[in-house]
Amino acid sequence: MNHPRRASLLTRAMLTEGARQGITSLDGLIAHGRGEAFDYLLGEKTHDFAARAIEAAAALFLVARRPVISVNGNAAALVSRELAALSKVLGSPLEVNLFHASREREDRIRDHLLSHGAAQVLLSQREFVLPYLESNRRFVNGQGIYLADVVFVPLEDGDRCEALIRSGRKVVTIDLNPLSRTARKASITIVDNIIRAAPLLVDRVTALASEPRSTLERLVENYDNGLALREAEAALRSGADFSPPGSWAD
Ligand code: PTJ
Repeated sequence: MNHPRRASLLTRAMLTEGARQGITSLDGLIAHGRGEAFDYLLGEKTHDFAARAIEAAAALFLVARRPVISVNGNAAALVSRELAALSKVLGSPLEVNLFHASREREDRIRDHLLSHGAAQVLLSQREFVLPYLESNRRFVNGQGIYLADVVFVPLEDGDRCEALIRSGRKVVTIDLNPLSRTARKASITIVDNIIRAAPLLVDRVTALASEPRSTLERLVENYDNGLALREAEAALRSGADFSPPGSWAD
């Protein structure tokens, strides 16, 4: 297929297939549509502000005591292989944590991650509850998010990001919308499409893994999330002004 919107169409196909397999929620398809609109305005590329956030996130994961990777139905459909690779290189668990509650979908996502190379996938447990949260996402795993100091929550809803921060954890997110509550509350916000950012994150973690702790800590300290968000918003606003090339009109 050499359609000018090829990458975008393939990504949609992964999500609709995810929905057919009972991995992605129907609401997840709508959430993706919102993300796509932002990506369109950002020129569908990884900007410098995102690359800097990826570098800082990789360093933060490597200095963390107990990082955990939270997976929802969209992330599972789009980047299971990359999340499994990240989990391996960091030696940290993947934990399925869903906004739209469903034990059946949790099981399917776990099986999907295992078939894409994951070694350990945790599920939520009713007896471990994250404070400051009403939604289903308050139920976490006692060996996972409950004990984590840093949580990676790609495509997050604002409430849980706030709850994680309020409970003293650091949060790394991927969110194409730099204005979202999650983007604004997170410790590190990667404003990029998860499809592009996830493999870059795996590469950076792998490359930085041999660096001394002092270098990694400096990378984290020197990173300015507020600046990255301002740059992302400026890129969006200038994107909104520009007239797309013909091929973009599809
Ligand atoms: O599987 P579940 O039940 O946990 O549900 C997952 C979704 C994503 C449906 C749920 O967490 C949700 O409703 O999220 P929100 O509040 O719609 O937020 C999703 C954010 O991710 C929005 O800001 C979107 O712009 C952004 N987004 C969507 N697709 C992508 C994205 N960011 C990066 N890459 C994408 N492909």
